[in-house]
Amino acid sequence: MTSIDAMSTSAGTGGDAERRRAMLADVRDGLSRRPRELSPKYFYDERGSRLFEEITRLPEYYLTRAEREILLARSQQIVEATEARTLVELGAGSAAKTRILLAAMHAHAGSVTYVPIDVSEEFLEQTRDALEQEVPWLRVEPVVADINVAIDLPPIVDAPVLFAFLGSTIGNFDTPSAVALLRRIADHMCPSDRLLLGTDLRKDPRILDAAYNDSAGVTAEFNRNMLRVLNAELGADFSPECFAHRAFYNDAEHRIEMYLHAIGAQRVCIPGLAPIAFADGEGIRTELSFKYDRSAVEALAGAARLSVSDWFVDGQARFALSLLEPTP
Ligand code: AVJ
Repeated sequence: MTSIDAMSTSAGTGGDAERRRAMLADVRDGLSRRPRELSPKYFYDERGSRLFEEITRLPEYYLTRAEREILLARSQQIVEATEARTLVELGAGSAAKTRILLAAMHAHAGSVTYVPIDVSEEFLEQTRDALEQEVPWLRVEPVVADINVAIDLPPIVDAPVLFAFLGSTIGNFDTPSAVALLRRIADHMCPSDRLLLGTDLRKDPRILDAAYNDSAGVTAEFNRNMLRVLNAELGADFSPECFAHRAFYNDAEHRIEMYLHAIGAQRVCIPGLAPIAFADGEGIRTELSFKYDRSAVEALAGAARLSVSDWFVDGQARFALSLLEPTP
């Protein structure tokens, strides 16, 4: 079955015109704030996803490698502790990391169900095709959904479920939004289900700064790609080369902040909105990437009625995977 007709569709994904309208309203709101803001979800068109994949291979960007190291070392233990037979992955990203978990589940339980959740139908279709070719023991049930809005799951056939939210994507959410998202997940969890949460850890700001200011300039290109996405999707007329990348660690807030700064005063038109005047040097905040320690994760989890049952870090304590259970 390669058609996407059978995919479950959850709230938040309407037609193209509706998606465009929602994006325009969101962009209008964001750009009228101070500082001006655009959501990091607009990084990821095809080129943006490719640039992010490139970021994960940069020497400075340790996050992906550190998380993979933990998965390789701990998947068997995680699977034994959870007895999971279904993996529900939110924002199904790099299949490479997921495969480590799926293989461990297979070794322990035989047949395994994988429910990748993503906003992109095309991405899910590719994921399913690739996995069905390679992994005959796997049953794949993709769900098209914006996890920011709602998470509708197909009926779970093989309990218990391991939910996974990897890559420190949670770091893009401020605390109230992160708690709301974790609650939406917790609402789906039975007592024996678990959530595996990936979080980047607080560390020497020089290491953090370098991870978001790579010497090859890939992160800068990834950042500017958002303007190309707005041009393509909304017919905006941003000149990406007229915006400079800036990222720094905000120590007090424990987060990386990423901006695009206007090089020279400029005026940008987005059809349907009043023209936007940027002063020289004026910034648009494109991403927050929060960094955690164990007590910060415990606090987030607790606010979502979850508790940390296991905490795994890589050899250099750069990244953590925590296993969360519903608080009885
Ligand atoms: C995909 C959100 C985890 O915050 O590190 C990488 C995105 N931004 N370089 C992160 C990102 C700049 C990444 N996340």
